[in-house]
Amino acid sequence: MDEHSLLIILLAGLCGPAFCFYREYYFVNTSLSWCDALTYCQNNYTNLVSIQSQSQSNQILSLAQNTFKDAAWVGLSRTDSQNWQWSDGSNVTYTNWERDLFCAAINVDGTWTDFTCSTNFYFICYLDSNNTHRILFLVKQLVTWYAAQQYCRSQYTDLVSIRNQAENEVVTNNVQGFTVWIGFFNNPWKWSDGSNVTFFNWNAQEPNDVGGIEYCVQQLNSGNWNDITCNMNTPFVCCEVATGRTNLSGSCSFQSRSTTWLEAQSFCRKNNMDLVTIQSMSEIQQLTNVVPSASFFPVWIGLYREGQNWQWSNGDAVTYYNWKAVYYCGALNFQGTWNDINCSVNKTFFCYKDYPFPPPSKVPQGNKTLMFGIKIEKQYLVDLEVSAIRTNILDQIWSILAVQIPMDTMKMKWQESEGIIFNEHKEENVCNKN
Ligand code: MAN
Ligand code: CA
Repeated sequence: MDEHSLLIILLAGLCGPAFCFYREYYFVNTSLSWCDALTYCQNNYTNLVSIQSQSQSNQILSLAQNTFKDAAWVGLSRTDSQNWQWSDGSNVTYTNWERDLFCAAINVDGTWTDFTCSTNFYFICYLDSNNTHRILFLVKQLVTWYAAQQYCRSQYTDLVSIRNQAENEVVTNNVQGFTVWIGFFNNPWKWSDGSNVTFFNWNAQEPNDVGGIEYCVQQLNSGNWNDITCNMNTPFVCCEVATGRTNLSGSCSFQSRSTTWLEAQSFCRKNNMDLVTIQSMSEIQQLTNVVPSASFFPVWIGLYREGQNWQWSNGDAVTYYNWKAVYYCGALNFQGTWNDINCSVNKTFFCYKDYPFPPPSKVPQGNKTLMFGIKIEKQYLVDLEVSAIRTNILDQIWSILAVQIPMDTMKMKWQESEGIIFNEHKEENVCNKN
């Protein structure tokens, strides 16, 4: 095999309480299927690469030095639940898909295709009169998935869900020659206070994830929502986290100071509140009343995006799919974006290997960055959001490193990707199924 390895410029590692590893990346210039590539990496190195940031992605690509002109496998695969995951068990937090934020539509032949949710299609609503018999309605208005959801909920019960092949046939018989939205969507949205996200009030063509970095949400003067980068500075509204709330005005307070979304969240939390959660059109109006003047908009609300979660709009269990193309594995395009591709196609690929901590001879000289990851087992479950705990972990890593390397010219800090430092670790992939 023809392999290029990245010398120590990019180091990541796993430091346990008493041990550290560093991570080295490799480009394997031989084309294999995704599963064979995974086996190859696991036998010769540690795993296919997982990518947590844009800068890491750039460094991995620089390894291949224009060797490939299309795409090379990385450790991404799609599970039965339709969600993407890394083969080494790390969560997908950073993403760079060519297309993102998918919602599902059904085609005339009954197969499903996922599209960007801001695409305009006709849609199918259902009315559930006695919880057993559903009446379907094809609505011939060209709208985004979120607008279709809102319409179905206001006029009928919800967007249609499909629980088995028989229902898929019934829905197919109602599409009248069009590709139409159904209620299946990837819902990565979360409320800061942990409430379920079932209601949306997006502005036209939102959420559009401009530049692939819009992870937080603002309410505009119109009452509509826009996804936007979390580093924007705007005013915000904190509310008491109480169940059974009926009116926002009693329990919410407007903060005119412009801050980032995370600063706004920690301000609210320090005051025993959280960023505002909005569950209905009436609460949209109530929030507008809490803000003293139109000139303060846009304001942060507690909505943000994290991970992925394919689900039915009406909450039905996911029991059946009929995707047209099942592109189950993820590849890194040479331009840096990601692509979903049939796992059996042969592609070159990137592996990584974790080594015991580098001997001083391998430690980079000059102005270089070493990236470490730490893996914390359940027995060390502590609130990693607390900055004193993070500082304490850094201190511990520092003292482990200081034994091996002269640390006098070095600085250490946490690397955040959209405010996230720690991920949960799980393992399962398309190759070890059945
Ligand atoms: C700007 C940003 C985006 C928004 C568009 C709407 O680019 O605020 O978040 O979607 O404007 O045109
Ligand atoms: Ca936007």
